[in-house]
Amino acid sequence: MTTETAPRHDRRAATTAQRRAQREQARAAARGGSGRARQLAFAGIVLGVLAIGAFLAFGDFLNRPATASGEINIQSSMAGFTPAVITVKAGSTVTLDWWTQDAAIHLQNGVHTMVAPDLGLNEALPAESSRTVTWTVPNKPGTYDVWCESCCGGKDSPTMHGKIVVQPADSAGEARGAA
Ligand SMILES: [Cu+2]
Repeated sequence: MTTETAPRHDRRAATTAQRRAQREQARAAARGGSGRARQLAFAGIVLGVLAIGAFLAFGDFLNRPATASGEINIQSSMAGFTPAVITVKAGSTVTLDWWTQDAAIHLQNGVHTMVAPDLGLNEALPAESSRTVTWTVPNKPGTYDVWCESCCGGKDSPTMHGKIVVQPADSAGEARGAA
C-alpha cells in the first residue's frame, strides 16, 4: 500500500512540476513574441524616419531647379508681368509659359511684348492667348530689365517692367543650400 502511494504522490508532484514548466514556457514564448513585436515596431520607426529623410532630401532636390531652370509661368496684364521678377541660370534653356487674358482692344497692335535686348528676348503675345517661348539664357550673370514695348506706356512705364535675375551657372544650388 505504502509502496503505491509514494509513486502516486511523486507522479502528482511530477505533473505539477510539468504544468509549472509548461506555464514558464508559455510565459517565455509570450515574452519572446512581444520582443519580436518590439523589434518590428522599432524597424518600422527606423523605416519611417528614413522615409521622411528621403522625402525631405528629395523635396529639396525637386525645389532647386524650379527657381533656376525648366518651366516658368508668366502672365502679362495691364498690371505688368506676374511674377515681376524671375530668376534663371546662365547658360540654361528655359521654357517660358507665357499667357494673357487681356482683350485685343486694350493692346497696342493687339499684343503684349517681352523685350530684354541684353538677354536676346524680343517676343510678342497675341491678346487672350498663351504661348511658350524656349529661351537659352546668355552666360551673362546679372539683373536685367524686361518690359513690354507695345502697350501700357512701353519701356518708360514702370508698370510694364519686370526683372530677370541671371545667376551664375553653378552657384544657385549652393547658395540655396547655404541659406
Ligand atoms: Cu503690354
